[in-house]
Amino acid sequence: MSTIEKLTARQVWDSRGWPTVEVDVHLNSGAYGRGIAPAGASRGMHEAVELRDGGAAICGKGVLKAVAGVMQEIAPALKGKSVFDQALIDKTMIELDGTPNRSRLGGNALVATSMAVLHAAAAETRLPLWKYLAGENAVRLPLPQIQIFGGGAHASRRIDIQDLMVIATGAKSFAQALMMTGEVYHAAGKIMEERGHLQGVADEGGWWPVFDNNEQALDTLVRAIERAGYTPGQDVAIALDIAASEFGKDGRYKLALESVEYDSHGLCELLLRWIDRYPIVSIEDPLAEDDAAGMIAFTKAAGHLVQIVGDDYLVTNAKRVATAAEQKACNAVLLKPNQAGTITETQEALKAAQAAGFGAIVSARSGETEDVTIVHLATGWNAGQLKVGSFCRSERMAKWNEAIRIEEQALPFTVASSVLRG
Ligand code: 2PG
Ligand code: MG
Repeated sequence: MSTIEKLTARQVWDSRGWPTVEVDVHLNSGAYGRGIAPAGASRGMHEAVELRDGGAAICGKGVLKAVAGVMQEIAPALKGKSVFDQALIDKTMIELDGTPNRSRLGGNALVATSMAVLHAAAAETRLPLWKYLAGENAVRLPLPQIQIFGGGAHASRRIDIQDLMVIATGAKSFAQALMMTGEVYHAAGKIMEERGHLQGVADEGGWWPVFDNNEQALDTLVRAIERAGYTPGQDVAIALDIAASEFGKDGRYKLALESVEYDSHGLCELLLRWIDRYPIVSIEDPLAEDDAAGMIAFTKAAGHLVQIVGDDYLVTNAKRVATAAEQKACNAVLLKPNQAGTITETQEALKAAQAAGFGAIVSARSGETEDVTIVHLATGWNAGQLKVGSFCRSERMAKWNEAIRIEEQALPFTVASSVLRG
């Protein structure tokens, strides 16, 4: 029997210099697995809640209480359980927590433990994690969405749009997608430098967005694609995360950079104009998480043209995905394990998406670490797409580099035409 012998948890540090939870799961065989919780900045109101210490030290963001919860409560509850029964392990933790939003033990404690268990199970079988997850199923490397400019909550709201990303739609392999994206990333940096606007990078490694308005950011992205020698829309297309919940509420949207306010319909019209003018193939959270009517209206108008992704809107929740599918409120889901709280719930959200014919993008958070679990989830679950942030800073590059190693194992690559609409 491959059973859990011991859990060790500790406070480590994430890419923004804030504390986070790391968990090691040791099996009676000697095998072990590790998981590190990521952390979001633009969070959905319905996502699993992190447990933070409060108080004066490190701005109250310590996670020693979450670490103690793993050692004192989760460890005894999981000891002796089969490492292969991920569903039972996750259910045990959810029941132990006992709250609807994981606030007692903390979503950060649960997700780090859940990921560590998964890694330990793969280690026990001596398979790479992606292969352990895939089993007998044929899987493909995901198509990456990679950020070039970071904005919104990841850049002190310097511009309103949060993620200006590219998808190398013409790439034939993951390695080639990274090469093409790297060229666009550096071309964008060069353009900013020539304008005297190079001011470092935002939270996920995208260039700091020194722009006069949101459209200038889009224009510059197109220019960077061209400067790198690619045809916009053909070789390299644009994906946006509007993260509209960050600047919209109750159907009112305030674009701070342009000092304009839209209602839901007005914002839809603006995004439709952008779809018309720029080679956009994917838009995430176009309207706020409380604006179901807006999401439905936008999907009706643009769902046949672009991928419409629910992030804050769906919070990696299977029930929300099923409801959104019924209402036609989007056509793809962003999957973040720490939004759900456990691996099992994340996979349930993916299954709901697949049942609805939705696209699926496994995603990192803006606060990350060297943990590369999401790359294995995206591949082993055959999700189709992966979002990790930009093409700079090692917490991002660790994940892109892991995908290169997985691709070396002779896996086919998901081509854009098979997962993107329009
Ligand atoms: C998002 C993510 C990643 P955060 O909104 O999709 O870009 O941001 O982790 O801050 O929620
Ligand atoms: Mg998002």
